[in-house]
Amino acid sequence: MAYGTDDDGRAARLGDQQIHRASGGETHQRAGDGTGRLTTTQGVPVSDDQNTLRAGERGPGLLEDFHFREKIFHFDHERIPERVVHARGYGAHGYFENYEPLTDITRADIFSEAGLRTPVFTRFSTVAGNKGSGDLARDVRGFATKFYTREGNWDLVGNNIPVFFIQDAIKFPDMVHAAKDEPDRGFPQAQTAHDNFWDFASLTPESTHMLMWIMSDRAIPRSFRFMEGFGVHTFRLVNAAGHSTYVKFHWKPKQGLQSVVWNEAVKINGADPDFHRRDLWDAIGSGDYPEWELGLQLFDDAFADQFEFDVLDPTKIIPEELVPVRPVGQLVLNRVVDNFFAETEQVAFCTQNIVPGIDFTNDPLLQGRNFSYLDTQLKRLGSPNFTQLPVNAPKCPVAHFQQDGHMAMTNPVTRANYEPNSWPAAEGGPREDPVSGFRSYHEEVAGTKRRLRPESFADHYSQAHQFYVSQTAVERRHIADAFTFELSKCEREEIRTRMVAGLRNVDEELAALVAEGLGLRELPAPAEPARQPRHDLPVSPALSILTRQTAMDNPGFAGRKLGVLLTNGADAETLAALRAAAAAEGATVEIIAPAVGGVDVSDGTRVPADQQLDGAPSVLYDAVAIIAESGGARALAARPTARDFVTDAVAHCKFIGYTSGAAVLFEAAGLPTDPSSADDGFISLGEHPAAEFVARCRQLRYWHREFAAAT
Ligand code: HDE
Repeated sequence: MAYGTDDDGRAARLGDQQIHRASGGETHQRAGDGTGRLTTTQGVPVSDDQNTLRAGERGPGLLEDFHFREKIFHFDHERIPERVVHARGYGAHGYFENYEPLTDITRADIFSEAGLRTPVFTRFSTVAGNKGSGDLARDVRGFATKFYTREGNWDLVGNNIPVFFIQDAIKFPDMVHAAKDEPDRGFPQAQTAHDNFWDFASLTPESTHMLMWIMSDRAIPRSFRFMEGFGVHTFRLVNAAGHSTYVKFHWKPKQGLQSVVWNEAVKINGADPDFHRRDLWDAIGSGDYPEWELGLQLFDDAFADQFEFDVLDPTKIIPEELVPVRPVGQLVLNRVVDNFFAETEQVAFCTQNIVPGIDFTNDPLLQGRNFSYLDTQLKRLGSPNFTQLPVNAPKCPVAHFQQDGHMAMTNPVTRANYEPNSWPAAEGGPREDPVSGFRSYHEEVAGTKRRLRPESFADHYSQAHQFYVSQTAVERRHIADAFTFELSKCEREEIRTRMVAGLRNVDEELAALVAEGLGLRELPAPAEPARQPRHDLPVSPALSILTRQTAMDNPGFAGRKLGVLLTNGADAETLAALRAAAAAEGATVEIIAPAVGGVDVSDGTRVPADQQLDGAPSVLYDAVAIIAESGGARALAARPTARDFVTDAVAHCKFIGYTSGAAVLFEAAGLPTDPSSADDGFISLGEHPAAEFVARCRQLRYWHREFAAAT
């Protein structure tokens, strides 16, 4: 049977394809000729998009079918190379608002006026996994921001961890090769839990500090919204008089810091591999715009000279307690992309994109990055004109004599395409500006040409120890568990042993816990350190997520998600109270039911579900509540996913609100019928108002449960 409009324009028989065509019209209209008509890329109206042109109804296809050939040709070329690192990512638009003029420190335009708003595009990412990998990989997260300033684009291409694996850019390909999937087998992907990574890491003591961070909960953030960002390197701010101040850049999430636990991360990856991108999309879509404060750690040469580590060494931090982070403005992400490919995929960050008032230092990692990013963008985007793509193009005037090349869209229109030239202004084109043009900081440079790691970079363990002892007991346990998990995936025992030997220089407790977890019969001798580690660096509370959550910047339960599991006959009043309390807190409620059509609650109304139970395990929520009538709970108790819903929420230390009808489900999950009597993380909604339950959720997790289980 043939469908579509035949060549004589006779009315076609209605098939599925035609219905699809009718509903697709609107989408095409946006990009099309304004009439809603489907066209070729040449603008020729298309009569039939369902059938190729053939000689005879059952005959061969014809080469002259330009519409088919163009469509397939374009499809065949849809992909560009994914990023070699940071392939999986998600971006959004927003603005940066400056708090007050910083003209004494920098002449950078974006810091010049109070209240000045600069448009930005931010892309978050994981590092090791391919473009289609899960969001919850244990990994560093990229946090890259392009500021479209009035004096050009500034790219702050940072991570959610303030240090890096290596000290010199020449080691980057080795480090990335070791971390990514093994080349013979092409797996495991998006994880460092394999021999090659730990082989490299255990032979590279400079990576130890970074290993502490990636084995900590920092590497499994609850979402992009709840993580910090760091520029990592020491940069310079330069004022109009040419005076330089060193700076380290920080992003502080106004939503607070939050991570998930590893067992949860593994399950989220299965239940919703897009968990982080969906979270950002949903938050911005609902008007709950995520915000970060930009903070500066500012210091001078005198500080740099007396600081115990080299400020050019990217494996070191400067503790915030030593040099406080000064908040200077805020980033607000308030617009999702119109098109993922055009914006998130094609955005091209380059560390060498700096503007007057900001400058580099000689950090050897930063110097190497300045070469790498431009090179990468040419490979990925295929033309030196990638700067003309809307997401990459500056929003200030651009005038130069670069021309031509693939896809040139904004060639100069003046007669002169060189300079100096003697043509008058209109035909002569732009001129240099020796006064306000970018000038590199006048740094004295001298030295012998050598390949040499400076002696001042030799301490690889002291700050790793400082990081470890700055964590709470729960976090220290998570670090030991993460090392144990990852090293247990290594087939070669000598790699495990070598790593434990390195950890003995970090902390004996940690080394012993990992050795025990790995079942090592005896502790190896400590690795020979290049410099004897110090264990007297003061505890830095700012390094611990949990200390920050409770003491410094507890954000409450705002921006979090409460999953409410309902059964038929569930108490309508309890549900209404819970919704009201969550809304008052700024949290979202998602209704989960045995069927997506919803349930009939006690007042006879139908409550539609947002999620069907099998697709909404409790790992997707920050806290859960079960409002059940006992008959409904009995039916739930027979379903493995309902029992997992409860046991996972318990294992992941979530706060759990419940009505008495849930007793039979608890029993089936191996819990007491009235769990709140033994566990303060359970809150009976019959005995306590919903608002009290939501107030308890402000602590985010009931860690006591995990601690009690471990001891
Ligand atoms: Fe990158 N990095 N990097 N990196 N990096 C890339 O550029 C590189 C490093 C970071 O969302 C690549 O466009 C070298 C540190 C982010 O598009 C590539 C070295 C930090 C992103 C590259 C480093 C980063 C990248 C791959 C060692 C934190 C994603 C695709 C000298 C401060 C940006 C691309 C986005 C991406 C090279 C080390 C952050 C290959 C050579 C340290 C957030 O050019």
